[in-house]
This record gives sequence, C-alpha cells and structure tokens, in this order.
Amino acid sequence: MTDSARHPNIVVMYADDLGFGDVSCYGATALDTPNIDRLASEGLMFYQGYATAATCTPSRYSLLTGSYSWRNERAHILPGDAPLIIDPGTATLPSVLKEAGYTTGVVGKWHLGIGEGNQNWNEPLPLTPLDIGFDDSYIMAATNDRVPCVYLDGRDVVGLDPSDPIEVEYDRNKPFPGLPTGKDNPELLKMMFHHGHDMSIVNGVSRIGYMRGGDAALWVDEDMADVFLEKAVSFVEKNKDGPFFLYYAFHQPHVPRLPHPRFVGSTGLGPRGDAIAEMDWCVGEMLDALERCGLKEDTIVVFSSDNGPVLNDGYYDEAVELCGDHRPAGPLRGGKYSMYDGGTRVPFIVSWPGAVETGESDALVSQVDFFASFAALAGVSPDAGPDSVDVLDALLGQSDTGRAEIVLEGVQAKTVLRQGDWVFIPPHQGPPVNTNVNIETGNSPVPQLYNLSGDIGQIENVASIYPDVAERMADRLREIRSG
Ligand SMILES: [Ca+2]
Repeated sequence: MTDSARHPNIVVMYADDLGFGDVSCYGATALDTPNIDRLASEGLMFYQGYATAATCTPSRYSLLTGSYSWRNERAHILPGDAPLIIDPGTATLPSVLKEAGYTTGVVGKWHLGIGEGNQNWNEPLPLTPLDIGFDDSYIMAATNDRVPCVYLDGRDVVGLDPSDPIEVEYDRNKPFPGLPTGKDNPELLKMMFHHGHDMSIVNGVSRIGYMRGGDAALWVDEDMADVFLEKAVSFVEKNKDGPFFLYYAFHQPHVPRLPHPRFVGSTGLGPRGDAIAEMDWCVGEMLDALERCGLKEDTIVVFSSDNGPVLNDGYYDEAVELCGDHRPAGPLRGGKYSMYDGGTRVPFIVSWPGAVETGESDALVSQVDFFASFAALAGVSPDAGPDSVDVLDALLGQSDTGRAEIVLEGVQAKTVLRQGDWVFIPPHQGPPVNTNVNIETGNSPVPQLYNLSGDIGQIENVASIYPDVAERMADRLREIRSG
C-alpha cells in the first residue's frame, strides 16, 4: 500500500442469479468468463461460500445489515413500489465503513425498497440508499423485470420530464386504461413472457407491475450494463484518494436477459449465457479501472452472487433449450428459490493483490459476514449485525477456519441449518418442485439430512441413519430462530 495506515478500498461486485457452476473458474466449460477467472487467479476462491438466501431481497438485506433476513418479516421478494425495508439509523455495512472514514457508493440493482410506501416518483425520494449509509447512489429501484423502469440518481429519477409524470400500480386489477400490456398485446413484445411478467410493456418487454408516464426516463435494457459500469467506474475515479466502499450490483443474468448487441450470440447459450458474458466483461472493465487508478494493491475486490441459478424465470428466452450440458449450479442440487445448496452456495471470490493469499479455500463463509469482517478490517466494532461473524482471517486466506454453522433460507423464510459438512432441512409444507421454473424447492414432509463431504449433490437423505444428528440440528435451528 502507498500509505500503510490507509484502509484498503472495498469493491463488492454482486451478480444476480448467477450459479455456482456458471463461471469457468468454478468448472463451467460451456461458458468462458475470463475476467472473473482473472480475479480468481489473483485472489482466493471459496468453495463453501454462501448467500444467506435463495432469492434477491433477503440476500441483499443480509449483506448490508449483517442480519439474517428471516429476522425481518419485510425482507421477502419485494414489489417495485415497496418501501425501504432497512430503517434509517440501522447500522449497515456502508454506515459502519463511513464511520471509519470511507466514502460509500452503490451502483446497480437495489431491490430493498424505496420511500415510505405509495411513493410519488416525481418528487425527491424520501428514503433511499442515501439514508442508510451510502454517500452516492445510482440504482434501479427493484429489478429489471419490475416497474418503474427508470434509473434513480440519489433522490431523483434520471431524465424525468416533469410534464410527463410517472405513475406506478402493483394492483393486478388496476391496469392503466388504454395502455397496452403483455397479457392483452403480445404482438407488441420482442420477448414473450412465460409466467408472470405480463403487465406494462417497456422497451418491447412486459414486466411485473403497471406504469405509465416518464417516457423520457425509461431505461433501455440493452444499454443497462454500460450505464451502470460508467457510473461505477466514475465513482472509483472520483474517490481514488480513498478509502472507498463500492457496492456494484449487476442486473445480470436476471430476467429479462437483454445484453447489448455486441454480446448477443457470444456464448451459444442464448440470452442467459450472453448476459453472463456481458457481466464478465463489466468485471474486467472494473478491474482495469482499478489498475488504471493505481489502486490494484489497495483494493479488496469481492465477487459473488445473490442466489443460485434459474433458467426459465418468466420469459421465453431459450435458456432451457440452449443449455445443453451446461450445469448452472455445477454439482449442487436445486437452484434459485431452493433450500438445497444450489439456492445459496455461489461463486465467492476475494482478491487483494499482495495481501490476500491466492488459491482455494474450503472455509465456510457467508455474505452476511462481510459486515463484521470489513468492520474489523476498518477498525470499527459496531454493536449490530447479530448474525455476522468476523471471518476476516479466512477471507484473507490466513486461516482455513470460517464459521461453524450457518442458517440458509429458501423462500418464505423457510430455513435450513448447515453445521460443518452436515445440512439439515426440517420438514416444510409445500410442493417439492416449483413447476414454473422447474427447480426442486427442498420441501418434504420428512426431515432431510445430508453430509456434503461425500454427497455434494445432496442425493442421499441420511436422517434415518443419523437420527441423533438430525435431532440435534433441529433443536439448534429452533434455538437460533427463536433467539
Ligand atoms: Ca437474484
């Protein structure tokens, strides 16, 4: 480091729905991700690295608060008009780093709510990332398949013409009269919906939710990667005297998958693969920007994903048909929405050239641990983040020991306990397969116990062979959940 007293910058690059098997350094052969591989070759690849949940909002909530998402009943998959679910004043990863002198920024997908409810998008937004610890914010409010399809810069919609105000409606029974929808006007679509996603049409794609107005402010999906990248790079350049924390949350490969034309057809796996190639390119551009600014040795770069993979997630985009032998979750069972490991075990890379050991690690680590670990790195000890464990030594490759146990969430706050190599899934009501997306949920009327050391694919339920282990873990999970 140029100044030994200076804390390193921290850049968290966060993919959306990218699976454990979706990048070449984790074994993908049908997809090439040279830039993520380059990051991995200069850093540490974790094989037991987890998001806390199998869906977006809960994982992002945990990453930023150091708290399991099932502790907050509002931390479920949010509609695009949901209020902010992190209360101002809550200690967050950016707020504790800010306390330690960091400048903090978020670019990309948010999906943790905006405003106080019934948000008027035409006035300065009252509750945004700026209110929970970020100095800079350039985001989409929710997801790329939900309205409003506009960018938010700080408290304002970018490019909004005041004479064409935005209206947003999530009540399915209240479409705006006279405005086309995917359901009624499929002839207007460039990508047909499969399930859900049949409401307002923006850029030839029907979305979840209705919106009207704001025409000049609407995003163009194909340009989204370039827009967010430019903002992320300019944040780095502007703050290169640091230290800074950048949370760069990609929208790829979440649906709708509409990469820029220069990536279309680049993988042979269709839009999903091409979106991953586009995201990989963004990773490379960010690494180049850090080098260009002379920050390579001064910056911890993390790459991970908010949950596991899904192929058909609501649009006919040939993700299933063109997948071939590619296994998005690698050897893991399940995917997005699942209590099996495919839902939450994800690519997890930490790089800090010159300080992080390079190679591979089997330490059990989670994104919920960034809160305590990076706070420790920055020399602050917040009295918050109840579920976050300081695993900094493991993240830096100085120890093989991570956490002893972790609670993982599928959907609807249904949870699973991993302890060492054991995974215990209590009996849960519900269908064994989410047929819309064709992914196993993990629901079963009987307890499930797996030992990942010899059974990474969670094939053999050994609950009846080791009833004492299953019972002990059931008790422990109940204890954590009631604590
Ligand atoms: Ca996601």
